[in-house]
Amino acid sequence: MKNNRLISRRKALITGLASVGGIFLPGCSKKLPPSYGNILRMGDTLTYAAHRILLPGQSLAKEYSHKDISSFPAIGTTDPGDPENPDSSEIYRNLQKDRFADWRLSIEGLVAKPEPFSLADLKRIPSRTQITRHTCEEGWTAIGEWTGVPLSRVLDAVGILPTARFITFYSYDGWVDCIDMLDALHPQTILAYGMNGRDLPIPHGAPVRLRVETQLGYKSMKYLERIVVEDKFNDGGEIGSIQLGWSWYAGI
Ligand SMILES: Nc1nc2c(c(=O)[nH]1)N[C@H]1C(S)=C(S)[C@@H](COP(=O)(O)O)O[C@H]1N2
Ligand SMILES: [Mo]
Repeated sequence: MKNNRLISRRKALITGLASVGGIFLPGCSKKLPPSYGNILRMGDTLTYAAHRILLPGQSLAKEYSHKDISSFPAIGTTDPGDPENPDSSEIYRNLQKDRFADWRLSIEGLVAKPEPFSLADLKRIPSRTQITRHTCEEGWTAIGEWTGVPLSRVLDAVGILPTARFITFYSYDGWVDCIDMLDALHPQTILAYGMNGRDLPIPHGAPVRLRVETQLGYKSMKYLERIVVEDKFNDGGEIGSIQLGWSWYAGI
């Protein structure tokens, strides 16, 4: 009895959110990612809807000054080229030898001109530098300076098609993650190749990592390999972390 009520309430909530989406999230109403059948995970959808309704799309995360820069631990994979690492990649190991001269970031999917970018290509696009606070889901924070190219400029260069809604990122250590277009086009969402005024170090995701300042740290994927523009949320399937219970939206 109690359970039934819970389920029907949950259904009402989902329907309610979908219609909220219809009003406030143009184009997203039918595209809201699933809640993965777990009542606890409903919070992701709530956070997403609340952020999308309450925060103006392009509101900036706080930026700090040089004196605020802190020590910064490297977490998760710290070298995908290390053969001791179970997720190690031989391709990455070879790229490392040439200091990433042969690294290419492919951008595929719903784009007019699918095009691989070298590090030099990315550096030719006007960059952005930002000092921001990284918040890890494990409970620590750190402040660092990031330099890179706004993802919006790269997406402009390849020409995203009108049906594009989400962007999926693939890393050399096997990580997959996905963000929506509002976060993708956010001015502080950058493909970072510099940290604290130097080339991005390997433990922090060399040669290029994503910085998504509007979400928790695990969304800022390191060791980028491939970007795919899609019309729906991609949970990464079996290799994705979402089905293991990680939030698909981790807004902060
Ligand atoms: N490819 C990849 N990206 C990743 C991770 C990872 O292990 N592999 N860890 C994530 C987590 S949980 C955090 S907190 C940050 C850590 O970034 P840092 O090592 O620069 O501190 O990267 C995120 N991006
Ligand atoms: Mo994290």
